[in-house]
Amino acid sequence: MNGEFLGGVIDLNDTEVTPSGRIELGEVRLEPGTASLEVESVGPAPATGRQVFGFDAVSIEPVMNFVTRWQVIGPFDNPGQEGSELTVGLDIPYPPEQEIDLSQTYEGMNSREVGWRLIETDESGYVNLDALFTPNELSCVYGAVWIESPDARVVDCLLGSDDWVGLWLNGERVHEHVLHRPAEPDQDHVRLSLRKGVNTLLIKVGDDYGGWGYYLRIPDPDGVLVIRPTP
Ligand SMILES: [Ca+2]
Ligand SMILES: [Ca+2]
Repeated sequence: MNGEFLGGVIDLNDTEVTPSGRIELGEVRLEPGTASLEVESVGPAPATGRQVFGFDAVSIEPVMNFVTRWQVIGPFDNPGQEGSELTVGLDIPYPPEQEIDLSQTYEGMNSREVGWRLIETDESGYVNLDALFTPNELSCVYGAVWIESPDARVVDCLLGSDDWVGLWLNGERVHEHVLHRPAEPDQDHVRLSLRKGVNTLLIKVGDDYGGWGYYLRIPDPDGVLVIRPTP
């Protein structure tokens, strides 16, 4: 692509034209504008003395590099309020908003002790809080990851949540969206001003009822960031 060999060879010696192979190009960075894709056919096939080929389709799928490993802690109370369908847990500052100490435990819902734990999502990238925590109604949790950046830079952060969400970068609240919704990838777009070195990203997600969870990704097309579930 664009003059660079991406690999992918289909070695054929058929006497008929048949659907016969698939070439995976792997991860390709597309810049704005036109990209060219060239295919070379080497032949002819000895059995027939001719060569014919064609494309059935070219499929391009976005690389969705979700953050899949998280430290999570909860659940904490996310009470309702009179006269509103929305819950108010985002405005209750539980201890992870003052300190992130993975060795600490705190009082969670129903006076139960809660501590940080490492979780990993399936390949969808969805952090399924409803399956990870009980109680899982009128509840909220925190998730934390650490982002190491080679320099100070502004990056995109795309997230989806069920239901409301708050986001802190290095202790400063950089995003909030209080609503009731099912989670889809990329519902909210936040710009994060990273500093050089290690940055702490804290997400807080509250459920009223039903499904509960979130997606979060930081595209990082140059692959310069290290995102990990430990400080
Ligand atoms: Ca729930
Ligand atoms: Ca929900």
